[in-house]
Amino acid sequence: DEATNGIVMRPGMVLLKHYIPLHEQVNIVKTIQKLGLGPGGFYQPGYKDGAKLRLQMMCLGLDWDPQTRKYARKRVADGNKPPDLPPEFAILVGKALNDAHALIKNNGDTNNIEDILPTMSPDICIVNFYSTSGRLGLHQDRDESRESLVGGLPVVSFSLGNSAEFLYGDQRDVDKAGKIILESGDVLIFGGESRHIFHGVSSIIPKSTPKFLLDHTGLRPGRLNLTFRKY
Ligand code: AKG
Repeated sequence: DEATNGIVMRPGMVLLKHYIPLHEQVNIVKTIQKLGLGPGGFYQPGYKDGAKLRLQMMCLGLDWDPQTRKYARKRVADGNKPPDLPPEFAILVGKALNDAHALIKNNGDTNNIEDILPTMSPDICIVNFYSTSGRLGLHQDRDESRESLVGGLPVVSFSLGNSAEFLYGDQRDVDKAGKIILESGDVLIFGGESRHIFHGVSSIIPKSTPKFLLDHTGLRPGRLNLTFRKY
C-alpha cells in the first residue's frame, strides 16, 4: 500500500506511523481490557533482585517470566495460564509485515526481502501497560527459541494510548541510543539484522491519548504496548 506512512529506520527495522485505524485501536484496547481482568491477566512483575518492573504485564500464548527470562505454559507467580493470542491480532501483524515489505521494496532495496525482514506468524505476545510514571530500561529480546532468534524473526510492536519516548541502539547505553516518539496506532517492527537491538521506554507523555480512543474505551491514563513474537 503506497499510502502507508512508514520509515525504514535501519535494515530490518521499520516504523509504520499511525498505522492502526482508531476504530481498530478501540477493538484492541477493549479485548485487552477484558483479558487483562481475567486469570492470567495484568500483574506487576518483579526482577530476581526483588525490584518491581515499572509497568503492568500480561502475556498471551505463553508466559514470559522476567525472573527466569524463560517462556512457560503457566505463570510461575500464580500458576495461571496466559490467555490465547486472539487470531484477529495475528492477522493485523501479518498485514503490517506485508506493508513493511512493500515499503522496503519501494525504498529500492533489491535484496531478497525475506533476508532483510523475515515473515513471522506470532504465537506469543507480551502486553505492557505503563502508567504515566512507567518506563522500561534498555534490553534485548533474546528469550525466544533459537530458531526464532537466529532466523531474525521480527518483533512487531503496537503502541496504544499515551505516546512514549522510545530508545534504541546497538549498546545498553542511553547516551548513545536513538530516540523516537511512538504514538497511538504506530507499529514498530525489528527483525533481520535489527532483531537484537537494545530498546526501552524512557518516558510516557501524559494526556496524549487520542480523544476518540479514550471516549470509546475509558482507557486509564497511560500506554499499552503489545509486542508480538514467534516463540
Ligand atoms: C518489550 O516488551 O520487550 C518492550 O521492549 C516493550 C517496548 C515498548 O513498550 O514500546
